[in-house]
Amino acid sequence: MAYEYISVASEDGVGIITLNRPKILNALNLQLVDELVDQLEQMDRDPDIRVIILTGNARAFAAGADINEMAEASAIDIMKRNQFAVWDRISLISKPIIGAVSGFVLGGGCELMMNCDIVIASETAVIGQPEIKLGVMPGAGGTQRLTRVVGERKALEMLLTGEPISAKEALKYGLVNRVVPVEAYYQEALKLAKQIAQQPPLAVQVIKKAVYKAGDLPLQEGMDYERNSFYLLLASEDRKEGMQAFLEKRKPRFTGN
Ligand code: DAK
Repeated sequence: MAYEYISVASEDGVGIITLNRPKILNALNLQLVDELVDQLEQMDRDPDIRVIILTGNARAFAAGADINEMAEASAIDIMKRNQFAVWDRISLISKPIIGAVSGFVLGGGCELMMNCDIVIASETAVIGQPEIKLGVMPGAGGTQRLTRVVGERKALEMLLTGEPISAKEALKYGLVNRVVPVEAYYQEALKLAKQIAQQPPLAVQVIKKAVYKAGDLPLQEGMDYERNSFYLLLASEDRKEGMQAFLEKRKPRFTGN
């Protein structure tokens, strides 16, 4: 697939996807989402990629779904498009996705950020769900994922006013992991991605999955899931390498097997 609205690069085991529709603040049209999911799935299959960075530009990560595309569409048109079937595939990506966000992170942009596993934000980021101001509501996780992260009260304040919060406030509520000056957010994300890319890839993916199970399963079932995942990793080559390297006082060389 030739891409028009994203650009793609890689560096030291890190795949980098940049949303690239700057004139309209990376508004997420159908084609952009198709391109993004296509590339995420390719990177997920690529053994040379261990961690994925998803970013935009300093002015906007993404200002939401493309309003031009939605404005004339009827409810039935939008339902028939089933456009969020493709969106839902983002949550099936098994490698960690690090969001490097700056500027406008609104509506579908905020929902996309919440699909990232770790988020590094620039001090200039403004994050929110303004859909109510357009007479609608979030449709891609804005009431569900946001509430799970920030709690009902803060979610209701954000969703009912449509007003964005600053990066600093987002940090306080655990919506982002770190806030750094705008000149540094991308490098900070890259540094973190490279650090995680050094870890044993199977363990990274199994841990990611187990953490999300914590939100869905009762504690005892979650503990069982964790234990079985732990046994699975004991069967990996990288477990032998990790423990052997420790005993030999050298750096491990993880292969993903
Ligand atoms: N869509 C289309 N164009 C957009 C856009 C958007 N979301 N956001 C900005 N733009 C365009 C502007 O129209 C403008 O285009 P030109 O006039 O230059 O042609 C250009 O980007 C620059 O924007 P501004 O001139 O407005 O720049 P400002 O700095 O003055 O303001 C702003 C920046 C981000 C505060 C403002 O642009 C703004 O309020 N944008 C809209 C933000 C918004 O309401 N986002 C939520 C969109 S609704 C669904 C699931 C989910 C969704 C939909 C369906 N289903 C399950 C079916 C999601 C919905 C949404 O995200």
